[in-house]
Amino acid sequence: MTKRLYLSLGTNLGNKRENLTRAIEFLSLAFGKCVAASRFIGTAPWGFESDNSFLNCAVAFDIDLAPLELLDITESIERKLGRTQKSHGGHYSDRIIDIDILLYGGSIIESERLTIPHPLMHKRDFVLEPLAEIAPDIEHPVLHKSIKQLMEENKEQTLSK
Ligand code: PH2
Ligand code: MG
Ligand code: MG
Repeated sequence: MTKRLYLSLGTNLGNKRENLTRAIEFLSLAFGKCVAASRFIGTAPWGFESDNSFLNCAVAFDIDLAPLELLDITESIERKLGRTQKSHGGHYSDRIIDIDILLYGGSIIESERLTIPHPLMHKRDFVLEPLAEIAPDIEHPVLHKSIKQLMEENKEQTLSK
């Protein structure tokens, strides 16, 4: 059954515009036509310190693959674009490209390699802002709130900290 896949793309090294563009090209070769793409949005590093600011975007594809097949494909595209190391236990580092699976239809998946919805998506402005451009009204299958609502709540939380 076809489901809509939402991905978050991020880069803070090299030619960031080109990195995102090439990632979308590779994703389209694997998954078919990109059905929605946000603007590329400049963001400050979240959760770690770096001199290199990010460029982030969100994209959507309609596909019919098993979740772990998706992950194999997104990880192989990361490697093709020159990603060498993955973050471990929240220790983030600068990267050429990061492709994160946010939502896959209404799927809820918790396995060793993959959690869907992405466990931190509702806390990250750099994910919610671009995602709200292409899918403001879809409902988070665990939190049962719209992306727009999650974005507003997360902004308020950040302000009150
Ligand atoms: N990705 C992270 C950690 N921090 N910050 C921004 N602004 N953009 C990202 O894509 C990003 C981040 C972990 O993958
Ligand atoms: Mg990430
Ligand atoms: Mg990642």
